[in-house]
Amino acid sequence: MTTQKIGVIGAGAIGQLMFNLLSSQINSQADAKVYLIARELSSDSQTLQFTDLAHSSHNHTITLLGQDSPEVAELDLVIICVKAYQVDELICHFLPRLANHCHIILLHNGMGPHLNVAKHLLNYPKMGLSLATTSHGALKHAQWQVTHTGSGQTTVGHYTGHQLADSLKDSLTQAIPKLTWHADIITALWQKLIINCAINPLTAIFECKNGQLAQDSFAEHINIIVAECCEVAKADGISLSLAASLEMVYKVINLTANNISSMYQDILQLRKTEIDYISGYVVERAAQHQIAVPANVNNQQRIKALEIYR
Ligand code: KPL
Repeated sequence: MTTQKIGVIGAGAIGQLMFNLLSSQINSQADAKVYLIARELSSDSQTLQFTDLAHSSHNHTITLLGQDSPEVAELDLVIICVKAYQVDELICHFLPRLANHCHIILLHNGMGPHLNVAKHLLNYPKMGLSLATTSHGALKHAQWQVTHTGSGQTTVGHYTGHQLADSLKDSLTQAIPKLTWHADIITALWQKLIINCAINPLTAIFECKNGQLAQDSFAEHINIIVAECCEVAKADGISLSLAASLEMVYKVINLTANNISSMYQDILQLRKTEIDYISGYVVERAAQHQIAVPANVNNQQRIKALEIYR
């Protein structure tokens, strides 16, 4: 049996969560191996501390691969877990270093980077690209200390090029709780995008937890944002009803009531946000279709202003 080699690229909270879930399942199998690939250029030994949903802590020492490690050329699958705005530069670095049959999964908030990655892949005809979204919660306390804070769902689906091998699909399904395969991943990503367009900017602008958006004072604002998103999605060939989308947004607001959204966290920690790939993606697609989306434009501008002045 051939050994499956999987690399998780990105050592943020979600990257380390995915690596821990996969390695606890996969590295116990003789026929598979999973690696964590971080920004460092050379390989390095590192002890990771992972706290699971049952609050048990596990320490394991691994060899972290650097971005130029020779092992990168042997990977069958890479799962890219970096911020949306980092994807393009990272892909340009990795594509010439990966095996010519390697499959790529992009896992980040927002939409947009897949369009450029698909263009790059035209030069790599044996590769394939899948896209994913997850609602698992993870918190990074220190560089190598991550807690799995909330059980969520992960959706993955094929986008372009060669299909992911069934054996690798099986490994992911076994290792990542509540992972489902979606034949129409772009619709699934739009559904998540609408949730992020409604929740993320508002929590950062009004400095509140997700749950506060359930207050009546936000209802009209949320309605307009979601209606604009549905109109643009429709022009892009994705049919999502306003009522069902609003229902989904309020479900997530209630399920994550105590969360500080990723965008509000980015603003609080003086980091760049993913606004250009959340509201910004809707604004960009709207411009293509000549649709006015003033609420999403306003959210993008207000978050940009917060990024600059904090
Ligand atoms: O994905 C999220 C985020 O914070 O980025 C939500 C769903 C809004 C949960 O906080």
